[in-house]
Order: sequence, then C-alpha cells, then structure tokens
Amino acid sequence: MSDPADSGFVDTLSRQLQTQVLGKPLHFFTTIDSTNTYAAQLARAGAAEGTAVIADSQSGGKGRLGRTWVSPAGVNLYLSVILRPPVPAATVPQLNLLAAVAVADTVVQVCGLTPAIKWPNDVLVGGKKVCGILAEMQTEGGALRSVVLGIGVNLNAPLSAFPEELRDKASSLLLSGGRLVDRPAFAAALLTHLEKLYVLWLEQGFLALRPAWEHHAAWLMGTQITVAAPEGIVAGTVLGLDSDGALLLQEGNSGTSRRLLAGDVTVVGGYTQGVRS
Ligand code: BT5
Repeated sequence: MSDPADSGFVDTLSRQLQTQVLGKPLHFFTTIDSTNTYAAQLARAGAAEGTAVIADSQSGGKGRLGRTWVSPAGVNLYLSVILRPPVPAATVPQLNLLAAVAVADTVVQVCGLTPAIKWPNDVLVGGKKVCGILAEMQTEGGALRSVVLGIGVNLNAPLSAFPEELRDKASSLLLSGGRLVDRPAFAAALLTHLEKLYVLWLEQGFLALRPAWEHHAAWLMGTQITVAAPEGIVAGTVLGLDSDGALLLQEGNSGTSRRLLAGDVTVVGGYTQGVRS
C-alpha cells in the first residue's frame, strides 16, 4: 500500500506522466527498505507490467552483489519498475544498458548536462557516478516471469549526503550542474524515455539501441580497462559492445578477444582518460 503522507510527489508526477504503461500504477513511500524488494513482492503477487514503486528514501537501498545504495531523503530518485518482457532470461542484462541510455537521455533533456554511461550499469557526470541501475529477475522453471528494473539517480544530493569514502566517486546532478532538479519532472521524463526504448527493444532487440548506447558511452574504443568479472580480473582494450550488449575486449598481450557479460570496470589511469565529462 502506498504511503499517503507525502502524495505531493506522486500527484505532480502523475499529472506530468505521458506514458502508456510505465508508471501505472505508481506506489509511493516516504521511506521503504528497498523499492526493488517491494516491487519484487508486487511482481510475485501478479502486479501488471508498468507498475512502479518510488520512495523518498530507502533504509536498505541495494546495489549489485549485496552492495549498498546510499539513499538519503528528499533529494534523489529511487524508482523500480516491473516489466514482463516475453524474452529469454539471458537477454535481461540488456535492460541495464537500456535503462542507462534512458537516464542519460533524461539528464541531457532535463539538465542540459553531458552524461557518460559506464558499462554495464552506471551513469557518470564529470567522471563521477550519479546513477546506478539494478535489474533483478524472477524466473519459474527457467522461464522469465518478471523483471524489476531499479534506478537510483542522485538529483539534488549535497556532498554531505554521501559518506566520506564516496565523495570523490559520487556526485549529484545539482553538484555537477549547479541547478536544482525538479524531481517529479525528472521522474516523468525518465519514464517516458524508458518506455520509448523498451518498446524499441521489444520490437527490434538490442541492436536498435546500440547506437544510442555508444553515443553516451564513457570510453571510446581503444581505452585500457580492467574488469572484475565473475570469471576473474580481465585487463584489455575496449573493442566495443557486441550485438547483445556484451563488452568486447582485446585481452592483454595475447591479442585474443573476450566477451564479458557482467563485471566492474576500472579505467586504467583513472576516469579522465578516454572518458567524456
Ligand atoms: C548499483 O550497484 O549501482 C545499483 C544501484 C541501484 C539503486 C536503485 S535505487 C532504486 C532501486 N532500489 C534499490 O534498492 N536499488 C535500486 P553497484 O554497481 O553495485 O554500485 C554500488 C556502489 O556504488 C556502492 O558500493 C558504492 O561504492 C556506490 N554508491 C552507493 N550509493 C551511491 C550513490 N547514492 N551514488 C553514487 N554511488 C553510490
């Protein structure tokens, strides 16, 4: 059940929402452990595609691999959307890339800033992380039942909202752009971009999104990176994105090319090399 105490955000957002499916219905909480966890419960209970959960703050915001997403109140966006795409589970990681493009498009449109997507699930501004994405799926007997697409965007967080150890790695759109971001307007625009890209992806697959992803990509071909992947640390030169969204690397001295489906990327020499700001 939504928390009626702070319906201003939802009322404003609902008035501005121009989507057919995404964000309908919308559940809003002043505080919740994790919008992804709640959306997954709704999905298991049969909630329709498009159902969205937004919170003003999260007490247990989740990143990947059990990490924490810092989620202070009143300043940012914490959004989870339930999707039910009729696709094989193996294609679900592409939704991270899709969401990153949607966030980047929204940042350009609403803030006039130049974002950069860091594969697979971060959006940076000025080399610092302003957005993280967490796609979690539910399967039954190997078949995909639903995906919860969670998106956290630092909109108006001051530096003091981040713990010390994040202050040189994280930023908000306010800190980077110098202007307060209208939170419901950003959320409405993001849902519009998400829906447009989701429909394109359903109809034409990831290849139709790849040019937009490449347009916003943080590193150019040839950038030296290391990736902490599930299969181990891989170092190499970026060759680009494969047709399914996998990262293509030319590995070390061996010259062999590698396909990576998941991992944490570090740019050799820091974010200023080969990174658009
Ligand atoms: C992510 O994980 O970046 C996915 C974050 C997804 C958050 C959304 S909010 C709505 C929905 N509900 C949830 O519970 N989650 C989703 P990962 O790539 O593992 O990055 C996590 C790391 O980012 C942390 O270990 C920190 O280093 C850093 N971090 C944590 N909070 C941050 C923040 N607010 N801004 C920037 N960096 C942050």
